[in-house]
Amino acid sequence: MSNPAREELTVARERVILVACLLPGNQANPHDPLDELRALAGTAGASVADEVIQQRDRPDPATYIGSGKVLEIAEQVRALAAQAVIFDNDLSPRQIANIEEQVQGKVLDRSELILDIFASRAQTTEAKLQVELAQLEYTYPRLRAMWSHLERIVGGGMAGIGTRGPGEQQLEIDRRLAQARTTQLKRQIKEVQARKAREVSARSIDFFTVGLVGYTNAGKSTLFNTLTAGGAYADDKLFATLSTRTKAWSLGGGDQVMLSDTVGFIRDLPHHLVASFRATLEEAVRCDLLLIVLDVAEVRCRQQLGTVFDTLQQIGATQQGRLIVLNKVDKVPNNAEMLVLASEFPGKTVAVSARTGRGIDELVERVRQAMRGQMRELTLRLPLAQGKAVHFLETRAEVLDRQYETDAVAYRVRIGQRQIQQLKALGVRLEE
Ligand SMILES: Nc1nc2c(ncn2[C@@H]2O[C@H](COP(=O)(O)OP(=O)(O)O)[C@@H](O)[C@H]2O)c(=O)[nH]1
Ligand SMILES: [Mg+2]
Repeated sequence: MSNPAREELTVARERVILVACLLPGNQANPHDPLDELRALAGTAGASVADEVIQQRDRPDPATYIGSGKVLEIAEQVRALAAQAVIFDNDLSPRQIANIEEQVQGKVLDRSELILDIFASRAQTTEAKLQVELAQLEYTYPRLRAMWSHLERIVGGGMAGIGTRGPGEQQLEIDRRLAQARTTQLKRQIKEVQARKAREVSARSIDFFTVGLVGYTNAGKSTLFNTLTAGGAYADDKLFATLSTRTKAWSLGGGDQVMLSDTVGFIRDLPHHLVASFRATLEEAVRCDLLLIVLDVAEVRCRQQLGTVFDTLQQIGATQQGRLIVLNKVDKVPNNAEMLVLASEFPGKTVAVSARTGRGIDELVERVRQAMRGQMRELTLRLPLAQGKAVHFLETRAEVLDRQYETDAVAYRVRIGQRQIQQLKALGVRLEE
């Protein structure tokens, strides 16, 4: 670690050491306390060089984990040439500064890592604003170079103040800059939200789109890779509205959909991150079908499903179809919870193992059915002037017959219920 300055808290492509300090009554997985942080670090793009787990009765005020443990970690950092240390706990700015001094490198806490992920995933204006607001409230006060960063954004009348020097005066300036930016952000968020209420979603209509949602560590990325192995990444521009990792998923028989790995739900999400999480998730779930991935080996899986449902409801993701993917069946072959879920959501659950491939064929078949929807035959004439609708029909419906006329095309198609709604949204009038 060469540069210990906390100027930028991003861990993409860095070698990191993970640390969990377990206090009495902690919520961690007893068999693998770092399971979630490991998956979060992976999502952020980091590679894990080592993992440290410690038990304590209470946090050490100066370093959280105690000075002996800090020395141990500092040695590991040097031995493994790690670039950052990430804590599963939330630390105070003072604790971070103390540990960084010993370690001679960058130290992040759990909230900072989560914000780093949201920042890299946020695409829409609202998501970006929400993430910045959360960073302003949580991360920026912890950056040594906070004032120069804020000055760049707020600019205008405040330019130049940051050079006046350190100490009390600087703190006061930082506070004023942060307040100015916070006010600005809150106003912008209000404006965007008001606009959004009227705005029709402009997402791609060329493909049937499927989104993976679920808690971190449920196996979304593993499933994404299993399903799309060999598929091409989707053109960023075409799928700008889907924002996250999107790849072509071939269902066989010429059927192809676009699959997106979305930002994951997080256990015990700190309350100051809720708004930015929602905004980032909201943009990611504008798809035709949601696959809710559950880790059936996880004791909290039932409760997690409830949270996923509630959150989707709250962000208005209620229009699309849903399938509950019961993942990791290889770990728990006879799980009672699975049977309960299957009977509670008849026809809506599929048991799979993203690792062994078990159940994947059935999942593919269910997605194909969802894509076709309640298919029906339809006869219609489209004026050639309605280029968008013609294109939509050619790519999203099964064309059974096509007769060219002077300025129109007469079609007979097999088309799903949802696609009919989309055709209407494109201004096509259908006699029914
Ligand atoms: N045994 C088993 N482990 C799995 C399965 N799917 C994923 N995992 C493991 O669960 C952990 C988290 O998976 P990941 O795909 O990163 O989860 P994500 O956070 O939802 O993207 C990884 O260690 C995976 O290898 C599965 O079907 N069976
Ligand atoms: Mg993932």
